[in-house]
Amino acid sequence: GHAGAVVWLTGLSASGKSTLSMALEQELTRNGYSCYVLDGDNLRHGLNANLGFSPEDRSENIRRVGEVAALFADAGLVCITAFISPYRADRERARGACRQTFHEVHIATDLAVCESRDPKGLYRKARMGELPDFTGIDAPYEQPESCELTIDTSDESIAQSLDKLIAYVRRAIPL
Ligand code: GGZ
Repeated sequence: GHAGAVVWLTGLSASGKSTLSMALEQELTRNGYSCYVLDGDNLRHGLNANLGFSPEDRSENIRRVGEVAALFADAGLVCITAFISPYRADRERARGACRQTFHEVHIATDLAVCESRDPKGLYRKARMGELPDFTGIDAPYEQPESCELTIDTSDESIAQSLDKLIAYVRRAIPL
């Protein structure tokens, strides 16, 4: 069996975090890993339902995600998280909560590419001033300075990005 661990994806909206987290979970499970994905769908609707997108609320969102991820890792799972997590200090606090088991992966897709994908029309709304404090438009994203892996989906397929992610995880968290 493998050790518990946290694979922490960080990046802009529409950078590919959700798609890659789901594909990673599927592929790792197929290879005999026990995984669980934390994302906005299962955290922001429940445990973090009282939080919005102010800087304070994002910090608290990420603080709780870090603590929950640490618990999943403690239970022996590979916990994959898919949150923008825009503040470096918040990601560092999550790293601290998860101890030696934290793998920060920057999904470094260019803002221009994210904006052109715009799967939910949120960038368009943000540009029109209808969605204030949108990350990358009028709210900050602080790039990682020392992450374990960087993946840019701008000019490669999901399959290529996934291959890099899988190769990293299989080496860093061996079965
Ligand atoms: C950024 C927002 C915002 C604002 C709503 N800024 O592409 P999505 O829709 O599905 O993913 C985004 C998601 C970001 O939630 P996180 O919990 O990952 O953010 S953070 O880590 O900063 O706490 C987007 C949607 O929520 N969304 N308003 N203002 N993204």
